[in-house]
Amino acid sequence: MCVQCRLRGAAGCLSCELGFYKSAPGDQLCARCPPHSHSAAPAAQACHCDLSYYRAALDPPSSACTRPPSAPVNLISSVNGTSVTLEWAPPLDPGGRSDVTYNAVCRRCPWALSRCEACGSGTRFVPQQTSLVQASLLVANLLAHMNYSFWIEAVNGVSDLSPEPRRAAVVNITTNQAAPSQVVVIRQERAGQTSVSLLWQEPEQPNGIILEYEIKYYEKDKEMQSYSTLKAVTTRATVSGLKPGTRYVFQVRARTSAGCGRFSQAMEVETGKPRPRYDTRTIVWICLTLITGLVVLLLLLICKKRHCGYSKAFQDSDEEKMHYQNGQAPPPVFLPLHHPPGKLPEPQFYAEPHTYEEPGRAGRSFTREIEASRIHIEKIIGSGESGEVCYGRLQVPGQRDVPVAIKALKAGYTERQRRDFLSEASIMGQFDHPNIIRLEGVVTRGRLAMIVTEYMENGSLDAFLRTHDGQFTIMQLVGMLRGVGAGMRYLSDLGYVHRDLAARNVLVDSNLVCKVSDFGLSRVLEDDPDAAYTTTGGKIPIRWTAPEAIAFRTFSSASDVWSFGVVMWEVLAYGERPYWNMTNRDVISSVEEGYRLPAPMGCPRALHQLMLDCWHKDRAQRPRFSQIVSVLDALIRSPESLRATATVSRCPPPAFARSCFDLRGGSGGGGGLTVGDWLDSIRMGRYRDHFAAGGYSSLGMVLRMNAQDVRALGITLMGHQKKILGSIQTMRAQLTSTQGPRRHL
Ligand code: ACK
Repeated sequence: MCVQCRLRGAAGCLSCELGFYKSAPGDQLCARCPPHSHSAAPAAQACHCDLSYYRAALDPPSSACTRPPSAPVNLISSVNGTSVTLEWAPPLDPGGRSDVTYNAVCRRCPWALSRCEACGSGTRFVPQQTSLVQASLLVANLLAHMNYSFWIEAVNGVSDLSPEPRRAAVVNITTNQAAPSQVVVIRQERAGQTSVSLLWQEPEQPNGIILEYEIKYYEKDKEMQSYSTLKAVTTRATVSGLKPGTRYVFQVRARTSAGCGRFSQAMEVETGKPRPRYDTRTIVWICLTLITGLVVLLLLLICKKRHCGYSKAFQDSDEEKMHYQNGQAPPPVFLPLHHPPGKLPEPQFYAEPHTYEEPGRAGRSFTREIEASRIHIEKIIGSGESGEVCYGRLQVPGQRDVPVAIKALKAGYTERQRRDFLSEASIMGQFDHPNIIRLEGVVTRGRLAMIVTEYMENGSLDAFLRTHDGQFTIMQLVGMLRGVGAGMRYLSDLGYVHRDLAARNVLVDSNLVCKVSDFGLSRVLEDDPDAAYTTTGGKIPIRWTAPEAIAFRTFSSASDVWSFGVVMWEVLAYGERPYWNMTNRDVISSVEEGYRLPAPMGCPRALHQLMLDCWHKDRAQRPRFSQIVSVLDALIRSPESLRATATVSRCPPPAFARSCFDLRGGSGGGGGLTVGDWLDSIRMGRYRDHFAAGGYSSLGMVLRMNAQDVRALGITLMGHQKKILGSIQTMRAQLTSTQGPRRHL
């Protein structure tokens, strides 16, 4: 039989024409060549792929020829310390195939080298580096303060057949500062009856200069009851004062100015058993030997005119070593953190004492230098541009440890940054008021730059209120504001202008006492994420700043009063963002035109009036802090004055009403606003498809979503999840405000 027959009959066999093929004998007709293929001659058994098109090994001859995909699109990165999350959208041209997967190529580009190099085996890719099916990836274990370049290639079943380079989307990032990685190798060097010597390796990723190591140890199974810590500046230490014949657990971690790394795996060591008891004959023999030895020694010493005591010869060898280590150069290898005062000489931890330059004359006399060894950092509680904030304990001789917050300047600072950073301490050190954060001291020796303050259990006021939305009585809220007002009255009496008073810069302790914080030269300029550059130069937290200070940089106690009014609004609105999602430009122009923030839900009229007074256009007409405190005191004394609530409106001025969702209209909620409009308004439009795929077709449905629902849509970036959930919450609040006032307990 003629396999290429188009027709069989009297004329015999007619071969398939050009553009047709027949792959196997049979009665079927010749088939047209599939897309992107052709037959080079009549009677073709298969069609060849056009130039730049291919057929994968398992593709049947009847399938279209395909080509490699184009590059993925919309690659976005989100850096978190030394990890980065990458997300992208599929290529616009999948090459005619549905088997597109992605590979990640990681290259790091050290500042010192003019070229990039492969990232190395330590880098972790989650879920994997190649053959990714989903369009996102987490890359972890990167080096801190390093430039990286990530290439995301799209490949399909024919990519390997093409000689063309693969198409990739590229993103360049710089990692941030991070705590050191875990100490992984820890060894026992020696174990005596009462001491254990340890040796370990520097963590693989120090991510900065290692300031010290912390050795935590405890009797096995007794960690909960008590544990002790030692500090070491090298990678070995001897732990003394242990019980003989006891099993101990040891863990080591490194600390840099970025904070502490994770503790190493636990290592168990048993101290030596007590010496066995000797029989009488042995004891007599030992005594005789000792007496003979002593007599000889005495004679020798008398001959040498006795210039040192010999009792040390009977001391525990470890104790002697410890004494030596703490008394001689080079600097001590380790230091017990909780040793009783007076037992050991006060250690000089860092060899080069360094005095920092003060920004004014006042400086040094208002700050107290704290030995780094007296601070025991336990965890990182926050971070800013200039470094991390840690929770720790400060050892005070003869007293119980004091919980403290430690602000550490990040590694790689310039001399100016260090001076500005420490200026906060020299300013704070001059204040002494129950509503101003108290300075415990500074650590400035060597390369260290830390500010140690009292610890405020409930953190910053804005975050605290957001997590306790609606949970306080009006009286409690007014009490908090009274504290902030009293702190500000004290500062203004001293002639100090804060310039960045905002709920985020007020800290709350366990008794709900609010204290003003964040002083110093660098804070407004660098650290405040809400500060924006203005045309008059410098960075200003627009939403909190009086118009004259924005326009002419005329900061004064009266401009602090304006900011206090905004803090009042933040407190009554439980941490809501002032002016919602209006842009800074819109805030400036609407305030200029006379718009003022409306009363938050359930806000007493008297409090909103006080806010409006603080926002008087003419700064001379604004109340002084002393008057503000008096008004708040009067309100606290007569609670009935707080009963009348102001008229509620949660909307920005009409010109910017786009950001105020009218949720009353329409059965689905949202009054005609689509899910897409809403996502666009919060700059999350990239997730339109996610919401559509999840079946969320109206804002009414979106309003019922919770965190789990948002994650289920495949939105992996934490920041984006938060943004979306925050906006949903705001919309719900707007809806509630149109239905009735917030209930204060
Ligand atoms: O809201 P938070 O927990 O409170 O997160 C921020 C973070 O550090 C960065 O500023 C917290 N923080 C700052 N100073 C202190 C302090 N003295 N006591 C407790 N937390 C503090 C703040």
